[in-house]
Amino acid sequence: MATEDIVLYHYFYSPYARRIVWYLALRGIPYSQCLQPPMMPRPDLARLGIAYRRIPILSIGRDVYLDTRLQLRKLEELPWPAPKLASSKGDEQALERLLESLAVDSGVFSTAAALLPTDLPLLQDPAFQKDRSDFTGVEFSAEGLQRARPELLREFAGMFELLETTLLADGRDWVLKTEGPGLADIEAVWPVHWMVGIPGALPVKQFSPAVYPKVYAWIKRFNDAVVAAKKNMAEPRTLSGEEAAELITKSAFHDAQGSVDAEDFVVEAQGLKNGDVVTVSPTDTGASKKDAGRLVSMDKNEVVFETKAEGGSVRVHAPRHGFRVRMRGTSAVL
Ligand SMILES: N[C@@H](CCC(=O)N[C@@H](CS)C(=O)NCC(=O)O)C(=O)O
Repeated sequence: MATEDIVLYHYFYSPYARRIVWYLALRGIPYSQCLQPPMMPRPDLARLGIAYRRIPILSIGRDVYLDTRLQLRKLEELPWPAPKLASSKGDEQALERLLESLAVDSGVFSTAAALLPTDLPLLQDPAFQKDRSDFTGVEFSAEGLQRARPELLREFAGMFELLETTLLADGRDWVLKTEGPGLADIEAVWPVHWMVGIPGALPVKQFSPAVYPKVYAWIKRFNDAVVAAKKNMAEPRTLSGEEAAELITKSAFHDAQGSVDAEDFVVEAQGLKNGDVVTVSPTDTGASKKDAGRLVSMDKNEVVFETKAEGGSVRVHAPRHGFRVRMRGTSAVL
């Protein structure tokens, strides 16, 4: 597979994007990047006919994948020479999934986001505040965040404690006692790595390496492993929005076309079939940005729809977990 086949749309300080950047580095998978502004609008994604606003977005060939949970699964399927990062054992896979769910679904990320120091220049920008109010559906308020801070710190300390006293308690290097960092490490490390790297986010006294020595040593080990892995591969090529869209729309599809599962609950309830125009949107954050496209396939793992992009069309994949699919009409014009 050539370097050009994978494009990551992201911005550097996105902790979600790091999950993918780290994964690609640890497996030595070459990719290109298309750097995005930290807030809307994102015309580079509009070129692909995509309204989804969350970062990162990953394309492999002419397939575009939304949400890091689906992106990691797709990357894990790549038969790239470096070993895969997920475990092949059921109980360990369960732990990987539970760690993913802990960070993404159970509020660890949103707690961390609310702990960002409100004097960060970006957080002081009224345009950014308005953008994030639209993203979360909750009015941004620096005073509100300050008031909630003690409870939020208590919540976030729970993540440190869990890691220190259970997963890392026996002094292992990596969560699943692997030779190097695995998927379970990525799933567990990213929220704490993010917060530890932002001065002022966490009070030094209660969150010091003296209080959580194993967690801090593991974060450092993980960071060193990623830095070493990055040295072994070429820097990603940075593409403009035009270049990225051209590359993607001129590529072949990466995934074989699937079908619409007639017994799926949503398919049955809405009478969906291949070719219908559907809207697809996340159910948690960024829900106000709905995509529309022609339904290609839908099964228990993903919904795939085709959007009109500049210079062609692309197939967009969203995971079923955390996404809503609705019929927009059989004859609707895109
Ligand atoms: N569940 C999504 C969440 C992604 C997410 O919330 N990303 C943040 C950036 S770290 C975001 O999109 N923030 C709003 C924005 O950048 O527009 C995923 O796993 O990809």
